[in-house]
Amino acid sequence: VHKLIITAAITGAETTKKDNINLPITAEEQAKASRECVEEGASIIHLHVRDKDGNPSQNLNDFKASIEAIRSECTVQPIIQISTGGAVGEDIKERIRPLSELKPEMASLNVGSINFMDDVFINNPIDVKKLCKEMKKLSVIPEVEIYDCAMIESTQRLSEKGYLKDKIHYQFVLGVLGGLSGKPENLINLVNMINDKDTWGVAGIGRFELPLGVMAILMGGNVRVGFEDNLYYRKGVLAESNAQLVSRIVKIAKEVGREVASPDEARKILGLNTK
Ligand code: KMH
Ligand code: ZN
Repeated sequence: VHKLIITAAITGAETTKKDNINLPITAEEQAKASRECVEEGASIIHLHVRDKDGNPSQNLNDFKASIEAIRSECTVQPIIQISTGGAVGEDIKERIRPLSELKPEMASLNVGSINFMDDVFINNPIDVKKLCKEMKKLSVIPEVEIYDCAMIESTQRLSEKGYLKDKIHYQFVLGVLGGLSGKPENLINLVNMINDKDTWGVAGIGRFELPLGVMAILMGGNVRVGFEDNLYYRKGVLAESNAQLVSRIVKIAKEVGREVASPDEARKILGLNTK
Protein backbone atom coordinates (compact mmCIF):
# COMPACT_ATOMS: atom_id res chain seq x y z
CA VAL A 1 0.00 0.00 0.00
CA HIS A 2 1.39 3.40 -0.98
CA LYS A 3 1.60 6.35 1.38
CA LEU A 4 -1.60 8.30 2.01
CA ILE A 5 -2.18 11.34 -0.22
CA ILE A 6 -4.24 13.97 1.56
CA THR A 7 -5.99 16.61 -0.52
CA ALA A 8 -7.25 19.82 1.06
CA ALA A 9 -10.24 21.28 -0.78
CA ILE A 10 -9.93 24.59 1.03
CA THR A 11 -12.66 26.78 -0.50
CA GLY A 12 -15.00 25.25 -3.09
CA ALA A 13 -17.69 27.12 -4.98
CA GLU A 14 -20.80 26.66 -2.87
CA THR A 15 -19.76 27.61 0.68
CA THR A 16 -19.80 31.13 2.14
CA LYS A 17 -18.34 32.95 5.12
CA LYS A 18 -21.88 32.98 6.49
CA ASP A 19 -21.68 29.18 6.74
CA ASN A 20 -18.26 29.26 8.40
CA ILE A 21 -16.43 32.52 9.04
CA ASN A 22 -13.09 30.65 8.74
CA LEU A 23 -13.63 29.88 5.03
CA PRO A 24 -10.58 31.18 3.08
CA ILE A 25 -11.69 33.35 0.17
CA THR A 26 -9.01 35.91 -0.67
CA ALA A 27 -5.65 34.95 -2.16
CA GLU A 28 -3.96 35.73 1.17
CA GLU A 29 -6.44 33.63 3.14
CA GLN A 30 -6.06 30.77 0.68
CA ALA A 31 -2.26 30.99 0.89
CA LYS A 32 -2.33 30.83 4.69
CA ALA A 33 -4.84 27.95 4.65
CA SER A 34 -2.71 26.05 2.10
CA ARG A 35 0.50 26.52 4.12
CA GLU A 36 -1.20 25.30 7.28
CA CYS A 37 -2.68 22.27 5.47
CA VAL A 38 0.69 21.36 3.93
CA GLU A 39 2.39 21.74 7.31
CA GLU A 40 -0.14 19.30 8.76
CA GLY A 41 0.35 16.73 5.97
CA ALA A 42 -1.71 17.67 2.90
CA SER A 43 0.07 17.25 -0.44
CA ILE A 44 -2.60 18.48 -2.87
CA ILE A 45 -4.59 21.72 -2.78
CA HIS A 46 -7.83 21.39 -4.78
CA LEU A 47 -8.38 24.99 -5.81
CA HIS A 48 -11.47 27.05 -6.54
CA VAL A 49 -11.15 30.81 -6.38
CA ARG A 50 -13.52 33.69 -5.67
CA ASP A 51 -13.89 37.22 -7.02
CA LYS A 52 -13.58 40.33 -4.87
CA ASP A 53 -17.18 39.93 -3.70
CA GLY A 54 -16.56 36.35 -2.62
CA ASN A 55 -18.50 34.81 -5.52
CA PRO A 56 -17.12 31.75 -7.36
CA SER A 57 -14.85 32.72 -10.23
CA GLN A 58 -12.98 31.06 -13.09
CA ASN A 59 -11.30 34.40 -13.82
CA LEU A 60 -7.68 34.03 -14.80
CA ASN A 61 -6.42 36.87 -12.61
CA ASP A 62 -8.19 35.50 -9.56
CA PHE A 63 -6.53 32.11 -10.15
CA LYS A 64 -3.14 33.73 -10.81
CA ALA A 65 -3.33 35.77 -7.60
CA SER A 66 -4.19 32.74 -5.48
CA ILE A 67 -1.61 30.47 -7.05
CA GLU A 68 1.15 33.07 -6.69
CA ALA A 69 0.19 33.69 -3.07
CA ILE A 70 0.15 29.95 -2.31
CA ARG A 71 3.51 29.41 -4.04
CA SER A 72 5.21 32.19 -2.11
CA GLU A 73 3.65 31.25 1.26
CA CYS A 74 4.50 27.52 1.16
CA THR A 75 8.08 26.39 1.75
CA VAL A 76 7.22 22.86 0.59
CA GLN A 77 5.28 23.22 -2.67
CA PRO A 78 1.96 21.36 -2.73
CA ILE A 79 0.47 20.01 -5.94
CA ILE A 80 -2.03 22.65 -7.00
CA GLN A 81 -5.06 21.06 -8.61
CA ILE A 82 -7.18 23.62 -10.43
CA SER A 83 -10.92 22.95 -10.58
CA THR A 84 -12.35 22.73 -14.06
CA GLY A 85 -15.74 21.95 -12.52
CA GLY A 86 -16.08 25.50 -11.23
CA ALA A 87 -19.56 26.41 -10.06
CA VAL A 88 -22.85 25.12 -11.44
CA GLY A 89 -23.84 27.09 -14.55
CA GLU A 90 -20.41 28.17 -15.76
CA ASP A 91 -19.76 27.50 -19.41
CA ILE A 92 -16.95 25.41 -20.85
CA LYS A 93 -14.94 28.43 -22.05
CA GLU A 94 -14.72 29.79 -18.52
CA ARG A 95 -14.00 26.36 -17.10
CA ILE A 96 -11.20 25.47 -19.53
CA ARG A 97 -9.36 28.81 -19.60
CA PRO A 98 -7.42 28.60 -16.29
CA LEU A 99 -6.29 25.11 -17.32
CA SER A 100 -5.07 26.26 -20.74
CA GLU A 101 -3.40 29.44 -19.54
CA LEU A 102 -1.93 28.32 -16.23
CA LYS A 103 -1.01 24.70 -17.03
CA PRO A 104 -1.28 23.41 -13.46
CA GLU A 105 0.25 20.09 -12.40
CA MET A 106 -3.22 18.65 -11.92
CA ALA A 107 -6.83 19.58 -12.67
CA SER A 108 -10.19 18.12 -11.77
CA LEU A 109 -12.24 16.51 -14.55
CA ASN A 110 -15.97 15.89 -14.44
CA VAL A 111 -17.17 13.31 -16.95
CA GLY A 112 -20.94 13.33 -16.53
CA SER A 113 -23.92 15.45 -15.52
CA ILE A 114 -25.85 15.11 -12.27
CA ASN A 115 -28.48 16.80 -10.20
CA PHE A 116 -26.49 18.86 -7.71
CA MET A 117 -28.70 19.77 -4.77
CA ASP A 118 -31.33 22.04 -6.35
CA ASP A 119 -29.27 22.61 -9.51
CA VAL A 120 -28.05 20.55 -12.43
CA PHE A 121 -24.28 20.23 -12.88
CA ILE A 122 -23.89 19.86 -16.63
CA ASN A 123 -20.89 18.18 -18.22
CA ASN A 124 -21.85 17.43 -21.78
CA PRO A 125 -19.81 14.82 -23.64
CA ILE A 126 -18.35 17.28 -26.14
CA ASP A 127 -17.08 19.56 -23.38
CA VAL A 128 -15.70 16.59 -21.45
CA LYS A 129 -13.69 15.49 -24.48
CA LYS A 130 -12.40 19.07 -24.93
CA LEU A 131 -11.17 19.07 -21.35
CA CYS A 132 -9.53 15.65 -21.77
CA LYS A 133 -7.74 16.73 -24.95
CA GLU A 134 -6.48 19.91 -23.36
CA MET A 135 -5.16 18.06 -20.31
CA LYS A 136 -3.43 15.49 -22.49
CA LYS A 137 -1.89 18.19 -24.70
CA LEU A 138 -0.55 20.09 -21.68
CA SER A 139 0.43 16.95 -19.70
CA VAL A 140 -1.85 17.96 -16.86
CA ILE A 141 -2.83 14.96 -14.73
CA PRO A 142 -6.61 14.75 -14.43
CA GLU A 143 -8.37 13.78 -11.24
CA VAL A 144 -11.70 12.33 -12.29
CA GLU A 145 -14.54 13.35 -9.97
CA ILE A 146 -17.02 10.51 -9.57
CA TYR A 147 -20.48 11.14 -8.10
CA ASP A 148 -22.25 8.06 -9.47
CA CYS A 149 -21.23 4.60 -10.75
CA ALA A 150 -21.99 5.20 -14.43
CA MET A 151 -19.31 7.86 -14.42
CA ILE A 152 -16.67 5.17 -13.89
CA GLU A 153 -17.74 3.37 -17.05
CA SER A 154 -17.79 6.71 -18.90
CA THR A 155 -14.22 7.32 -17.69
CA GLN A 156 -13.13 3.86 -18.79
CA ARG A 157 -14.64 4.49 -22.23
CA LEU A 158 -12.74 7.78 -22.50
CA SER A 159 -9.56 5.91 -21.63
CA GLU A 160 -10.24 3.13 -24.17
CA LYS A 161 -10.78 5.77 -26.86
CA GLY A 162 -7.48 7.46 -26.00
CA TYR A 163 -8.87 10.62 -24.40
CA LEU A 164 -7.37 9.63 -21.06
CA LYS A 165 -4.29 7.65 -20.11
CA ASP A 166 -4.57 4.01 -19.07
CA LYS A 167 -3.93 4.71 -15.42
CA ILE A 168 -6.66 6.86 -13.94
CA HIS A 169 -6.79 8.81 -10.69
CA TYR A 170 -10.34 8.96 -9.32
CA GLN A 171 -11.92 11.06 -6.59
CA PHE A 172 -15.14 9.56 -5.28
CA VAL A 173 -17.26 12.51 -4.16
CA LEU A 174 -19.98 10.95 -2.06
CA GLY A 175 -22.92 12.64 -0.37
CA VAL A 176 -23.86 15.26 -2.97
CA LEU A 177 -27.66 15.38 -3.09
CA GLY A 178 -28.25 14.00 -6.59
CA GLY A 179 -25.26 11.62 -6.56
CA LEU A 180 -24.44 8.53 -4.52
CA SER A 181 -24.62 8.96 -0.76
CA GLY A 182 -21.73 8.31 1.59
CA LYS A 183 -22.87 4.85 2.69
CA PRO A 184 -19.83 2.57 3.23
CA GLU A 185 -21.09 0.04 0.68
CA ASN A 186 -21.13 2.73 -2.02
CA LEU A 187 -17.41 3.33 -1.57
CA ILE A 188 -16.68 -0.40 -1.61
CA ASN A 189 -18.70 -0.87 -4.81
CA LEU A 190 -16.94 2.01 -6.56
CA VAL A 191 -13.49 0.72 -5.61
CA ASN A 192 -14.48 -2.70 -6.97
CA MET A 193 -15.33 -1.12 -10.34
CA ILE A 194 -11.93 0.44 -11.06
CA ASN A 195 -8.75 -1.22 -12.35
CA ASP A 196 -5.92 -2.36 -10.10
CA LYS A 197 -3.46 0.11 -11.61
CA ASP A 198 -5.75 3.09 -10.92
CA THR A 199 -5.48 5.25 -7.82
CA TRP A 200 -8.39 6.74 -5.91
CA GLY A 201 -9.40 9.06 -3.12
CA VAL A 202 -12.64 9.80 -1.37
CA ALA A 203 -14.28 13.13 -0.57
CA GLY A 204 -17.22 12.63 1.74
CA ILE A 205 -19.63 15.53 1.85
CA GLY A 206 -20.64 16.89 5.27
CA ARG A 207 -21.01 14.20 7.91
CA PHE A 208 -19.67 11.58 5.48
CA GLU A 209 -16.21 13.16 5.35
CA LEU A 210 -14.73 11.54 8.43
CA PRO A 211 -16.09 7.97 8.22
CA LEU A 212 -15.27 7.67 4.50
CA GLY A 213 -11.83 9.13 5.14
CA VAL A 214 -11.22 6.47 7.79
CA MET A 215 -12.37 3.76 5.37
CA ALA A 216 -10.03 5.03 2.66
CA ILE A 217 -7.06 5.00 5.04
CA LEU A 218 -7.75 1.33 5.76
CA MET A 219 -8.57 0.39 2.16
CA GLY A 220 -5.38 1.84 0.65
CA GLY A 221 -7.09 4.83 -0.97
CA ASN A 222 -6.51 8.52 -0.39
CA VAL A 223 -8.48 11.18 1.46
CA ARG A 224 -9.84 14.62 0.66
CA VAL A 225 -10.99 16.93 3.43
CA GLY A 226 -11.73 20.63 3.61
CA PHE A 227 -14.34 23.34 3.65
CA GLU A 228 -15.46 22.69 0.05
CA ASP A 229 -16.95 19.44 1.32
CA ASN A 230 -17.50 19.94 5.03
CA LEU A 231 -17.50 22.92 7.38
CA TYR A 232 -17.77 21.06 10.67
CA TYR A 233 -15.31 19.37 13.01
CA ARG A 234 -18.11 17.35 14.53
CA LYS A 235 -21.91 17.65 14.68
CA GLY A 236 -22.80 21.22 15.68
CA VAL A 237 -19.15 22.33 15.99
CA LEU A 238 -17.73 24.37 13.11
CA ALA A 239 -14.15 23.61 12.09
CA GLU A 240 -11.61 26.28 12.99
CA SER A 241 -9.59 25.77 9.85
CA ASN A 242 -9.00 23.42 6.94
CA ALA A 243 -5.76 22.39 8.65
CA GLN A 244 -7.70 21.13 11.66
CA LEU A 245 -9.48 18.65 9.38
CA VAL A 246 -6.18 17.59 7.75
CA SER A 247 -4.56 17.15 11.14
CA ARG A 248 -7.27 14.76 12.34
CA ILE A 249 -6.84 12.52 9.28
CA VAL A 250 -3.06 12.48 9.79
CA LYS A 251 -3.51 11.45 13.45
CA ILE A 252 -5.85 8.60 12.50
CA ALA A 253 -3.57 7.42 9.69
CA LYS A 254 -0.59 7.35 12.04
CA GLU A 255 -2.55 5.44 14.69
CA VAL A 256 -3.36 2.69 12.20
CA GLY A 257 0.11 2.61 10.67
CA ARG A 258 -0.51 4.28 7.30
CA GLU A 259 2.24 6.73 6.45
CA VAL A 260 1.40 10.10 4.94
CA ALA A 261 2.90 11.17 1.58
CA SER A 262 4.84 14.41 1.17
CA PRO A 263 3.98 16.44 -1.96
CA ASP A 264 6.93 14.93 -3.84
CA GLU A 265 5.95 11.42 -2.76
CA ALA A 266 2.42 12.16 -3.96
CA ARG A 267 3.85 13.35 -7.30
CA LYS A 268 5.61 10.00 -7.71
CA ILE A 269 2.53 7.98 -6.79
CA LEU A 270 0.38 9.94 -9.24
CA GLY A 271 2.95 9.98 -12.06
CA LEU A 272 3.68 13.71 -12.03
CA ASN A 273 7.14 15.11 -12.58
CA THR A 274 8.79 15.75 -9.23
CA LYS A 275 9.64 19.38 -8.57
N1 KMH B 1 -18.70 23.00 -7.60
C1 KMH B 1 -19.21 21.82 -8.18
C2 KMH B 1 -20.40 22.11 -9.02
C3 KMH B 1 -14.70 20.17 -9.37
O1 KMH B 1 -14.08 20.94 -8.65
O2 KMH B 1 -14.26 19.70 -10.40
C4 KMH B 1 -18.19 21.11 -8.99
C5 KMH B 1 -16.90 20.80 -8.36
C6 KMH B 1 -16.10 19.77 -9.01
O3 KMH B 1 -16.50 21.36 -7.34
ZN1 ZN C 1 -14.19 21.30 -6.50
